[in-house]
Amino acid sequence: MKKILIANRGEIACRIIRTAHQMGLDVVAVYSEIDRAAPHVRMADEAVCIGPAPSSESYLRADKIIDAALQTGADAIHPGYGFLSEQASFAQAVQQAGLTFIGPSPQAIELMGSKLAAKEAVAKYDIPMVPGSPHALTNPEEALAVAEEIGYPVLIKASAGGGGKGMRIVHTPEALPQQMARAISEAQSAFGDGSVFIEKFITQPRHIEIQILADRHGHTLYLFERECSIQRRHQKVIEEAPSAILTPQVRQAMGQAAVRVAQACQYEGAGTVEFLVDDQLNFYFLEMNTRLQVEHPVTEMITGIDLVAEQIRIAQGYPLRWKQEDLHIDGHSIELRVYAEDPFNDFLPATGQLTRYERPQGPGIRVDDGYEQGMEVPIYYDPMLAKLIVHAPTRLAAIRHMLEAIQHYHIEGVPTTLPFGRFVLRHEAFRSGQFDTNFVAQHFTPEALRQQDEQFGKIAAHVALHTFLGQQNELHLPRNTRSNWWLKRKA
Ligand code: MV4
Repeated sequence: MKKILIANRGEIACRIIRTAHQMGLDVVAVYSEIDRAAPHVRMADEAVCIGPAPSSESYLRADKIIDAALQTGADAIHPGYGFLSEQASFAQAVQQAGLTFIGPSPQAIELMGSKLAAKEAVAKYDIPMVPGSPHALTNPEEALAVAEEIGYPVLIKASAGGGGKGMRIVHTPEALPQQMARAISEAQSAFGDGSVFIEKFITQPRHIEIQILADRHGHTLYLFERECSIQRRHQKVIEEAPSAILTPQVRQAMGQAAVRVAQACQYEGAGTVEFLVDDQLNFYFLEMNTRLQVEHPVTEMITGIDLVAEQIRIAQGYPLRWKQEDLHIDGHSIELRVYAEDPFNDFLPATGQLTRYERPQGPGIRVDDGYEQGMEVPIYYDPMLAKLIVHAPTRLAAIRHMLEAIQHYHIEGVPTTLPFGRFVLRHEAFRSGQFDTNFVAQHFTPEALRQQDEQFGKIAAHVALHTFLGQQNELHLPRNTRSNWWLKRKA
């Protein structure tokens, strides 16, 4: 493998290019017409235009991307996240073109793409799962019977969904038949697959996921957990590693369960196994994401392992370089996703020019982005501008470090979620570690954000005054001994 094509754009394309270059690989970028001057294009050694701005005409065009790889003599394709990264048919087409897909097999992608098939496949491997229907439900009678057995509230999920898409909470048997009919028709039109199933609804769960790496030689490692409970409408906002609540015992049990999930589908590459965790620290397998995740940097920070480098090495056929006992958690890392959205206006996505864009920098601060000052934020793609990542010895130090970094991140021209991130990091529920997936819905309003800003402004003023007065006493500023040179000069 000498040359790889990155089938993506933005921060993740830049992040992958950086590692590929460090490994001595040449890089081909692909870009849409609107991205011709984008950072990922300039960072690459070669770049191929694959179509107009809409992703359906560019970054989602498997045929054009594979053509670009063949034209430029690339040996492999890295899909990044989003776009084509979890389409089994793309992985398959890449292989059929004689190229290496940097990721798992089409079969593993396909299997995990179906939540029901995934649950069925891992059932034999002693993986804890939320009580529910083991197969697709079509008639309301069966659904009522299952719900009766597991108890309300229940959650209807689309098998082809994932990431919270197509979920419905049902509190009573009366509501179940109609909700089910809606869920089926919604799933049919959204995914082309009307299969739905039922699970007991865990009301205040935490969303904790395990990073795994698996090589082609049958070895699988877990790289500990990421806590992803701070999300807004299924869009993650803050992720951290490790989780504030896991004990070493539960961490190991979850890690080993995640490894068994990976083994159940003969997984290869980097992957993430999602769990729900309740307040008793019971954990339940939800789904497996067969791609590099947005939040992978927090795992890199606490393990010191470059996940993209490992993806590439695995695709090159190398065995993993570590045994499980070699891996340890070093300190604490937090990631804040910075979106071009207005937290004061229902997170309305914004476009426009970045008239000022200055990153924070220093030890323990990492910014993964694909923007520069002066660039336009286009309407066509994800509104995420950047990921601000910090690493410090402890969780509290990491929170402080993040607040400091936010203070030194200057973005003008579009509103961003930086103030929202600061709100969360200052909030007692977050700082104490006592939160669940309902944090944002429970605690955030624009009014609460304004109030917190005002309160912290007052505290800052008090602290400044106190410090000033204290220092005045300590320093014993000489009051009557000052030089009177100017009087002398006058005289
Ligand atoms: C659940 C759940 C509670 N009970 N399943 C959301 C993402 C997808 N991977 C599965 N998700 C959930 N599945 C059961 N049985 C809670 C979530 C969930 C969630 C649900 C509603 C609102 C916000 C949420 C945030 C994270 C997880």
